[in-house]
Amino acid sequence: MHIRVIGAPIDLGADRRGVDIGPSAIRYAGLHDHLRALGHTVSDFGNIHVPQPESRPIGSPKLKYLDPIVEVSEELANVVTDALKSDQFPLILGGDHSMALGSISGVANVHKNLGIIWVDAHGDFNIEETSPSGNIHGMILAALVGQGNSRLTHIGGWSPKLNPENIVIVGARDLDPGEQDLLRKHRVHVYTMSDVDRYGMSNIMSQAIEIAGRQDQPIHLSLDMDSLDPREAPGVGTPVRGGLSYREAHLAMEMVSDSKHMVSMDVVEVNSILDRENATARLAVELILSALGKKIL
Ligand code: DIR
Ligand code: MN
Ligand code: MN
Ligand code: MN
Repeated sequence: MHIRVIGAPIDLGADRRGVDIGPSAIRYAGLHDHLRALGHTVSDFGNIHVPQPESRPIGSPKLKYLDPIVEVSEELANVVTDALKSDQFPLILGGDHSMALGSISGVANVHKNLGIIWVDAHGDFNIEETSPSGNIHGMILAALVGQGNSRLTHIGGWSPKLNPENIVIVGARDLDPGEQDLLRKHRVHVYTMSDVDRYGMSNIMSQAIEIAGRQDQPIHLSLDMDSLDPREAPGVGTPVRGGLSYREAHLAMEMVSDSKHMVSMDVVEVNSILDRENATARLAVELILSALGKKIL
């Protein structure tokens, strides 16, 4: 496969924490060499342009940095669409999870009926009215199904990008009350950590792939590193105890790889300021490799 690495160093979607260093940290952890060792060819677009939060007004406290986030999303969507049209596999490195608005909009331009596997401690299904923080990274999935502010829902001039019944969230353990109501109302499939504990990651991922990939649908995988337990991934913006183990996360990635449905992937929320010796970035590289076909035998 030809992999197109695209950096999205965005730290506008949450209160500034240091996730804009994520794309560098992941490259520094040896991403390209490891991907080539797996037999892929790799090219790197570099980073898309993202303004520094200090250089732009924050705007409404209920939708912080809406203007620059919309600008970045439009650009990222185009870059991702171009990669897919050139038969390249877009691997987008964040940045906070607001970058998935651009990446998934770009994939949805090419693949109608896209399925999503969203591995995250959070639901990212808030709208302005339910968000406790006004941080747009917590609103991205809702925007992609057409809920919330019309500038977020209409990246590229059209909406909705996703059918909520094609979305599966895995690893959830921190959902806001209004967000829970919205997830139920729109019939998003949510596998919580409690589900992972009860049924095991293997069963959960079989079901997730069946739902997101039904009728041969392509799947976009969005991996928020805060899905992992903070012991494994200390360098994330919003750590929540009780997350995925190292082995559960690898198994999830391997099963997505084996499904052969995946057409694009994001890895987000690597925070180098909070990390220990780039451990979270190195883990991100390992998980990318498992998702892109690494096998021991
Ligand atoms: C919270 C936190 N649900 C919010 N979301 C995070 O602000 O909307 N997502 N941290 O990764
Ligand atoms: Mn997230
Ligand atoms: Mn987030
Ligand atoms: Mn998260």
